[in-house]
Amino acid sequence: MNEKDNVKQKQLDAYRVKDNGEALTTNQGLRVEDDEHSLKVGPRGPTIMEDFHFREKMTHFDHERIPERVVHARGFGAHGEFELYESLAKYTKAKFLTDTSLRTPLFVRFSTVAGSRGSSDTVRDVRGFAVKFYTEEGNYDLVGNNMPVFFIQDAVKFPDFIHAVKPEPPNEIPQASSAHDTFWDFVSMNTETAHMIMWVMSGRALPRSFRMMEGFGVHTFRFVNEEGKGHFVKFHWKPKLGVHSLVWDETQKIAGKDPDFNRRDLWHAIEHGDYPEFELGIQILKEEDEFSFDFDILDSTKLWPEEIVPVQIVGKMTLNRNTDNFFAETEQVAFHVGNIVPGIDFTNDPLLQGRLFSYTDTQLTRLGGPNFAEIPINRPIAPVHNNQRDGMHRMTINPGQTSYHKNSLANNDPAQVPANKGGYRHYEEKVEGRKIKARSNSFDDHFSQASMFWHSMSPIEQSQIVDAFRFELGKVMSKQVRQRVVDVFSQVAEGLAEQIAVGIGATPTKGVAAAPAAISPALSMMTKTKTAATRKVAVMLGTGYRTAEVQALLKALTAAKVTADIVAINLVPVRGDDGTLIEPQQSLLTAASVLYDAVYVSGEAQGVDELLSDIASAGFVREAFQHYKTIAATGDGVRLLAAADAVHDARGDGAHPIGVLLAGQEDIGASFFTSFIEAIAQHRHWDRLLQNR
Ligand code: HDD
Repeated sequence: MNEKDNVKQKQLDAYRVKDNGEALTTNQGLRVEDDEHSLKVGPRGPTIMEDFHFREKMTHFDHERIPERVVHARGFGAHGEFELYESLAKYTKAKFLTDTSLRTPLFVRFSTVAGSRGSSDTVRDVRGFAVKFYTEEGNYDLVGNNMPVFFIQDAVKFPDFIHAVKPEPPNEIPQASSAHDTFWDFVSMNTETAHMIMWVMSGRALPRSFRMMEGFGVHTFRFVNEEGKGHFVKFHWKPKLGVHSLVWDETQKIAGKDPDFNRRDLWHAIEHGDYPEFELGIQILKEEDEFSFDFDILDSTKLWPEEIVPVQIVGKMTLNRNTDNFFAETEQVAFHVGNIVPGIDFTNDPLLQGRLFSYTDTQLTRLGGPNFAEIPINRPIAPVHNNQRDGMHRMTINPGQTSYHKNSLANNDPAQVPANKGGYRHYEEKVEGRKIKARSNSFDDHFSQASMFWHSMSPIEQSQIVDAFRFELGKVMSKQVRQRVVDVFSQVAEGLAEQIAVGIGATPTKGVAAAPAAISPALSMMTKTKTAATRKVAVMLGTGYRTAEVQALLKALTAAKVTADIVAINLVPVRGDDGTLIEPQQSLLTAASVLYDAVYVSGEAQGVDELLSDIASAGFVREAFQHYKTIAATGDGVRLLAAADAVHDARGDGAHPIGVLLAGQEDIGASFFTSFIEAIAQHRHWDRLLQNR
């Protein structure tokens, strides 16, 4: 990174205070002699109010929490940079999208929506995908989600929708879950939610990693070029590692075993130098094509099928630095869909228009006043000069007599900037009409794209969607709500509604399903990139393991950028066949199968007996099998797989189940390791699901 690229980092560095052999002081800089005892009358006596050090320390502590975000309260951030592959000057004059020599610093925050700040990472939910670009022309925020559509069409319904999905008012239950009556009541009464619900019932709502999910700006935005010509644009983020999901049963277990699963994954990837990469894609539409679709491009419950409007890949975001301090950076970052730069503008999407109000408004409570843009993580790298003054926590000291425009006393400083010199000018869209509380008829079709989503899924994804509906509605107490949901989704696909109905004791509704808009293969996760890179393997072994095998395995895994934990019966170093000691990272007590992508059992008689002596070992392998993961065993390791019921397939024809690899003594070598790594790259062996049905 050259000096120019480092501007944001340098700005943040100016605020970093590292304790390095420094004296402990009060906030007034007074050195503190004793931080262990409060000031008392004698060692057992009452504490004295005079103890200013005690009072200051306690007062600060008492006020260390700020209100959590009203939505997206739980999140995790990282720093990175954006590089542009080719100039987009044809469409936009935004400098960071036209100058390929720039490396634009940025900050990303991924989040869940419904849960509180301390809730688990792996709940079924939409993930927020918010990016703040610190451009030379000011901050540009792309505040998106990992799904390309939204629940509602008009922002005025956002409070209602959020009230319905959040825990119910009488008892604040359930935490971070949509599986309850008010949410599904809302869905059944507001059918514009149908398309988004299909996404939320799919694996997209259970990401394996923040690094393995797509991002979408959702709304139709506008690009404006130097000549003032506009184009409609939709934004996409495409992860280099592909798009992959967890299994529902697994997500629930991870929620207990490691509620920080997704944030830990991101933190570790960046610490290890496996920098997550996402390519920026754009879909472009000419203004004259605004009405050439069977949906309204201003309707946020609709996507533009990639097969009809291709996604052009134009640049790349790399996340390469973890935060120094979660609170100062991730908690205090304030995104706003209205933070925009010349060359990018809004459309009349009624959801977007309402968001333009909400994001600044919410920070006033959350960050305590109007000066939150001065917090280091929010400061632009572009200079800030205006006549705003005062307010809670004002940091800037503005000298001078004037704080108004126009003025003569300071020569009209700061001065307005003409559009041709970089001053922001709103797109001069012609609008006319009557003031009216209504929605366009072109927003009325709530089902064709929901149907397209369903029909674009693989059979495995369809079966997961059905199971998700059955789980969620199975938690709904009101039978009337359950039935209404079945009635609504029978308008998406009859087969879908029938299958849901069977699972929840409702009556299937017949003959009203919408025709799918089209089929869009891009919607299926099965069509995405597959790689073993950055996956995590549990290598189970016991005393007498073959040192040469394990060393060669670890070397092959490292070469494929796969990480491995040695899992043994306890944390005592384990002796191999040549006497080499290996130190386990986890024991059967501390490790959980759900935290790994694959399992390798290194088999030698004594070692396998040792593992089998703890009943947890078979459970570990069985769970990996049930979650469709790659499992390999060498030599005697097959006995552990047998104990876990992982070696016989459902057909009973003697063939190994899909994704289970076995090697006798003589087969252990480079090609076995290669097959193992190729199997890990498949992510999961979903066909096992169909095999077992
Ligand atoms: Fe929102 C936060 C994404 C509709 C009102 N929203 C928030 C965040 C993301 C999104 C990623 C978290 C930002 C962070 O990490 O700090 N929101 C979306 C998307 C939407 C959307 C993709 C639809 C396309 N949001 C939406 C509407 C409204 C809001 C319609 C209200 C009119 N959103 C908010 C908010 C939040 C927020 C209340 C809470 C915390 C914050 O803004 O900073 O203003």
